[in-house]
Amino acid sequence: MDGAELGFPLAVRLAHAFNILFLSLLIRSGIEILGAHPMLYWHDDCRPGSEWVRFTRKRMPSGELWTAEDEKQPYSPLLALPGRDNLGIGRYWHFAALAGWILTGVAYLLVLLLTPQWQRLVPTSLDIFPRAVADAITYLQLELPAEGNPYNALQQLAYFAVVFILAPLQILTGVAMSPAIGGRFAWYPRLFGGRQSARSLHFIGLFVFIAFIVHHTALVIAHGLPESLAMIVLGITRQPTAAEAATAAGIAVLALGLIAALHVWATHRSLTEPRRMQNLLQRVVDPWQRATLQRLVSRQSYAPGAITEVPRPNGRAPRDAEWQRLAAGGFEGFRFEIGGLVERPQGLDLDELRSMSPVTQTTRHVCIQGWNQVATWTGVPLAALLERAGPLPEARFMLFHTFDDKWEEPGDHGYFYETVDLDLARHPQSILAYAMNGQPLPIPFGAPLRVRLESQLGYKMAKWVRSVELVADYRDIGAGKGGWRADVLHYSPIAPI
Ligand SMILES: Nc1nc2c(c(=O)[nH]1)N[C@H]1C(S)=C(S)[C@@H](COP(=O)(O)O)O[C@H]1N2
Ligand SMILES: [Mo]
Repeated sequence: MDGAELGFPLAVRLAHAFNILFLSLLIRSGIEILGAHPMLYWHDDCRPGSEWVRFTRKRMPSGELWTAEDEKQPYSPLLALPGRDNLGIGRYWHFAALAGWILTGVAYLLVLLLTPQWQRLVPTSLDIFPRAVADAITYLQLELPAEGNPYNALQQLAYFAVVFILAPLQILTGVAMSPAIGGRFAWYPRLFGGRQSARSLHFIGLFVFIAFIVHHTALVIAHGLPESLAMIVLGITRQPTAAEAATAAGIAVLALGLIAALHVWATHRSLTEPRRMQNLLQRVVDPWQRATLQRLVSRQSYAPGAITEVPRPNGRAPRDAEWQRLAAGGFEGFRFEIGGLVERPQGLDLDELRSMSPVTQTTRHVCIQGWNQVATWTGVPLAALLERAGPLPEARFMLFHTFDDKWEEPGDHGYFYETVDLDLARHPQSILAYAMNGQPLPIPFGAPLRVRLESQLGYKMAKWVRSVELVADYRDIGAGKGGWRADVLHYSPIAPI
């Protein structure tokens, strides 16, 4: 090869170490997220039974009512971060590690592109392909190809593909799962064949990463562990002395030990003190989501043909006595109240709500677990309700109280509630819906009233709504995290991805 010896400069070695750290966190938290809906689909209606692969033995009972929550598969903490069905904390780890991984990747690419180091990954002549084939044949004969500068042709192609194809694809397919992106740019997930195809590709990418790591580690060992460690730890490309090999091995064991210790700490702390972990990770993750995705305004309009035939409900209908009585009477006499920090408190029955200018929207519902579905919703814009009641200047959130006593949940965490900040409430597709697919809201989907926020994950959209209260802050409500699922399951108060 022409030019100077590329070797293994410090920046490349450091990037490699940080990559091991963040990628391992991403993979384990990614497995946690998969367990929240351990089925993958190639099409967007997620019809139960139509998945192409499942990572659970669970089967839903036919005939009985089940909800998407029942489909979750807890994985072992040895595999998943943190394991045991902790989607909220798993997602926080995933997004926190993502930030570190992207910073590492950007730093690595800068070093590559601003120095001759780009030549280590980017092939400069087409003869890379025949050379790679020759290398592959050599490997298949269980021999080692000649060293390259610094990689042989097959290594170079593999690393190029990981850095310039696999890693970007993971980011692009990950973004395609965001309801805020899909709501604002409906064309974007379609680039991948739809949101579920993007999700399938994302998890295939995860398994390709695992396969690459296993294979890469095996080949590093085959190439001679002491020499390989001397290169990637100390940057020594000649035959290392015994002392150098020992130093390299020592540093490698120390670094891998630190990473393993961090995994153990992260897993253990997440399982035993999830609230503290939530508070910690939230500081890393929420601000940049708030500054970017959370600002996107949904403009969805799916064709009627896209409506999902068998929609999944999440959460079981309330056992609250008042709701049961109202439901038995077709919600006759129900009044939806708007109170709290408003100038004109309101009490509106369903006919009064129906007489306000309605909005109808055919949109995609995205559950945090991973599935999605399309339905048509009709209701009153939250903005119109706000205008009617007149928020006081200090009002910052709409706090939706529901009839949902969460009887199905172990432990007493009080009634389901959600807060929606006034910016999001004023988006045109933020509505209080009383109809689904042209019919009065069915019981499993939130009768008599439910919230729709089309740039957010499903858990923000309270069903079985009783009333709304305008508040200045949510820190003194429930456990203070902004909603029932944020309080109990450690989800985020904002849900744009
Ligand atoms: N009151 C109440 N509202 C709720 C829930 C709940 O458990 N209780 N689940 C949320 C979650 S996690 C989702 S995904 C959606 C499900 O909406 P769907 O039943 O229309 O599919 O409702 C949201 N609203
Ligand atoms: Mo959900």
